Amino acid sequence: MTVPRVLFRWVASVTVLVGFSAPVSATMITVAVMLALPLSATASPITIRSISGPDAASIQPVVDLFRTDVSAGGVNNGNTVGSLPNGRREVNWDGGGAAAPATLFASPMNTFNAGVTTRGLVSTTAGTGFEISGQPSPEFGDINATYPGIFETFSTPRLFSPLGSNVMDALFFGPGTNTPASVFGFGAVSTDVDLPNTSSLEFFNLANVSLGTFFVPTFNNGLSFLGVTFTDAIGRVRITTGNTALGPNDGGATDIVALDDFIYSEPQAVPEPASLTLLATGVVTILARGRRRRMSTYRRAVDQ
Ligand SMILES: [Ca+2]
Ligand SMILES: [Ca+2]
Ligand SMILES: [Ca+2]
Repeated sequence: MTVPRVLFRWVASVTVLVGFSAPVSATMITVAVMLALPLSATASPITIRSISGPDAASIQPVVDLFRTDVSAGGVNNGNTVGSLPNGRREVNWDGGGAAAPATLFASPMNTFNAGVTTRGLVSTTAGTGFEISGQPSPEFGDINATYPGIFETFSTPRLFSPLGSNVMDALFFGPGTNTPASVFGFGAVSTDVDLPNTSSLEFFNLANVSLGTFFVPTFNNGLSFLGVTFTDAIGRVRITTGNTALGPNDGGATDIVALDDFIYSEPQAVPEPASLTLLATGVVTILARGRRRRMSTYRRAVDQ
């Protein structure tokens, strides 16, 4: 059952208020969580971590709370191949450091489930692909010279974005394998979120049914974090960044947003019936296409 979106908008507005109170107390976060619980008798219990601020330090405490939420007592499992019983995976896009060139990727992008970065993440977009920012003009200055002035990094120095679209999907696999997998929580850092109720994470269960859309809190020229956990298995997360693909200037009715760190629970293999559902929704087809498109240049380290 899909939870009415209008209610999630209301919850999101509450959590935005939480977001401006740095450091955020656990009590205030709990208030947001409790407000979310009664939305539907059939909805999964959920935990929302939401905050925004001018810099990394201002959102760090809430990001760390979410890391604990999704780790189930474990740690960052890095590039370990295969699903571990607990822990989490992260992608910070920072491989190569400040000297790394801006790097383009086709969709589906399976860089973070292959090579030396096996973390169970495959990204897709209906746009033209993806870019991890870098030299000669960091923070997407190669696309628009004003962007380094509006974007901020949570993990320095590189950011991530779909190209030709402001919408992308995160799909999950047993790390380093072709086995469709699920997570129970996913969060992402966004930068320069200007318009409320615009940038969002939408979570889908293994039957490809939406569990709701959650909006990212705003902070002009700053950082925003939103992470949500469920008891349901999550097969896909749709990420919407602002309302316009990278290209034009940010401002007015045009909200340009880029992404930084992804943090998610350890991907766990999906049981056979649900795996067939994922196959029907194209996940496995996407994986096969990704293997064909993979190029040696994509195998360079793009994260650390
Ligand atoms: Ca980064
Ligand atoms: Ca802005
Ligand atoms: Ca913006």
